[in-house]
Amino acid sequence: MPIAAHARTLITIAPTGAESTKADVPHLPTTLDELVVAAKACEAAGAGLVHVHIRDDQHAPTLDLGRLRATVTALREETSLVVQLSTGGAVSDPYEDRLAVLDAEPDSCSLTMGTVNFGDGVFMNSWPFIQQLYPLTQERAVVPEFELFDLGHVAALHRLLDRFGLPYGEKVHCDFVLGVPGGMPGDAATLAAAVQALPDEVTSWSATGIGRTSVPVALAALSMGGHLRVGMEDTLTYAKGQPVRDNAQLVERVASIATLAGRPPMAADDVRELLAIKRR
Ligand code: KMH
Ligand code: ZN
Repeated sequence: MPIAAHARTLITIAPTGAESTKADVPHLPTTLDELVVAAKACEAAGAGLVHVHIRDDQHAPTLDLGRLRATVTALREETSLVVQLSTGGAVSDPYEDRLAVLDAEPDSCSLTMGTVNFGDGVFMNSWPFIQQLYPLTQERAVVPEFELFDLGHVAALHRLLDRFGLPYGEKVHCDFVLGVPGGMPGDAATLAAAVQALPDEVTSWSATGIGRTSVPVALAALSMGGHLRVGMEDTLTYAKGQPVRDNAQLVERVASIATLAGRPPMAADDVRELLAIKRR
């Protein structure tokens, strides 16, 4: 079903992720200071929302609640970005720790709509887990971003909204993640099919393409009125043989493509309105 194109483009930055190691990617923002520096640079380049995974002192992925709280506070103090915590974490994180992420009181959280093969691992999102996490987001007034890695996840979103109603704020925002080995491929035909299958309740959607599918997916999303996500969580190579300089470089690239497409980047305050983020 068609969704009205917004006049501006929400650019989400996913700066860190849980998969790359600091040893392999030394410029990955893994400390709180590095994350804040990256977030500020990305905001200046046009990002409006930051999708956050954090690391411990050894740079390993963690869902430590104290660190999550400190991260939310620091990002709120230093930027205007909408702060979205990942409830996906790393493939090894248990469900109970992923549910506890909401205790850090973010503006938004990711909520993946089904299990998916994820490279050599499995990213577990059982229906019982989704049925626990979603009502918790409603109770805590945290706006979920429904992550869709596969067409079956779109079907699960229909089922969830039918059963539990609208999220806090009554806006329904989805993010398609294409190109994960095991999920939907990162091409325009797949994205078009997935967009067509969205529930009528959806008010906005973005898309990200993993690895080399980043730019093709961004172009396809823009042409369909969608928003964009980029970042070193998803893409570490800027062009063939050229590593990504930093997260801001990825934001700058899609900000200029979006501007060329007539839909320049959306400021964080407008993102708050688009997603009906609670003022905290
Ligand atoms: N790290 C992946 C296993 C999310 O943030 O919600 C899950 C992920 C999705 O990145
Ligand atoms: Zn993530």
